Amino acid sequence: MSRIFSGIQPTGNLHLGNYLGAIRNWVSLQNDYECIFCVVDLHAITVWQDPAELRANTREVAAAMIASGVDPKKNILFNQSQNPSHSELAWIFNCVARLGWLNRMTQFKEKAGKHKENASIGLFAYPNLMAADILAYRATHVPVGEDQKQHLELARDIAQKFNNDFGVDFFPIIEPVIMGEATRVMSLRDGSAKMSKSDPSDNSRINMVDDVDTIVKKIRKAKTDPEPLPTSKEGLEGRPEAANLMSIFAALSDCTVEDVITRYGDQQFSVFKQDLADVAVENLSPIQNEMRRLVDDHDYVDGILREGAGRARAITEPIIREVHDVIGFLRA
Ligand code: AQP
Repeated sequence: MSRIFSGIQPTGNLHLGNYLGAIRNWVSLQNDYECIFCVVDLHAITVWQDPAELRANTREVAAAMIASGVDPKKNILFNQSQNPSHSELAWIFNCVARLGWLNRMTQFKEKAGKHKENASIGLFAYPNLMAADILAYRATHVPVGEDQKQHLELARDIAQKFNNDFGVDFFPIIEPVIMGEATRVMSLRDGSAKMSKSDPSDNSRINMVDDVDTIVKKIRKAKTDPEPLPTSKEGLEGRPEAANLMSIFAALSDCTVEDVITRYGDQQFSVFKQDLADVAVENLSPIQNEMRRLVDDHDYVDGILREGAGRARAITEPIIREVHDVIGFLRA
């Protein structure tokens, strides 16, 4: 069975995009792959995190995964910092990857923005840690969205360079797992921007912890245009907000955008938004109820993460020992 590694950052404001674009897909992957799901707290600290919030957000992400149906017995579920192999291999990869390769990473430029000189070295070297996350397990498959493709290419380059430099065939060549039509959920305030944890406007996203009234209110307030809903897919051209809301409806109802167009074409947004809110609440409520129960049960969630980390270390420690031998580190 092929081994998959996938991660999510505990940076707060976990939202519908994280659920539809990542967590929900993981639930289906667990039947076909040996899955390692990680709350990537080492990635989170590439930008400042308040320690108490980091702890709470780590538990929230773990709770969201379990509540959504990720089975922590069948899969490995843990937080990254509890397995030191990630940091250790990332350092080795810092010495394998070339500065020029990282300089080409567009996400660093986007995230560092105008304040490049003030960004942490960690944010710059983030893709090396991502390569280590995958290769510490010699995982062969990674489910990636469009935005992570460049980082995955870099992980492949690092694996190849390590193998070439040392004349070994040690790290596998990672393959992306294409998840069918990817759901890219856009901001409720701007259909051309991704729904994101770091958007300063809370109305731009549906948070996994939002209550029913808040979900209904945010969908009612979501930006639209004055036209009725289109009657064909071509009619969505140039209407990013309509396209986004219809695609969210399709994802939540497990149907296609065409089906949504057939049902709502030519209708007003007010009717559609009411139904969208109902579908969102119907989908999210059971997960949210379970999440609320779990986040209060620190012992249970921490126990799952601890146990998962132990299983994760059992896989990576022998691999890291082999890496040491390949490099020439002396083992007493
Ligand atoms: N809007 C989205 N639509 C679909 N999928 C999304 N993901 C994130 N936003 C959307 C997916 O969620 C997973 C977690 O990614 P992450 O924790 O590394 O965060 P991110 O990709 O940087 O995006 P966020 O959650 O919005 O955070 P910020 O604001 O920091 O950029 C990934 O699989 C991602 O594709």
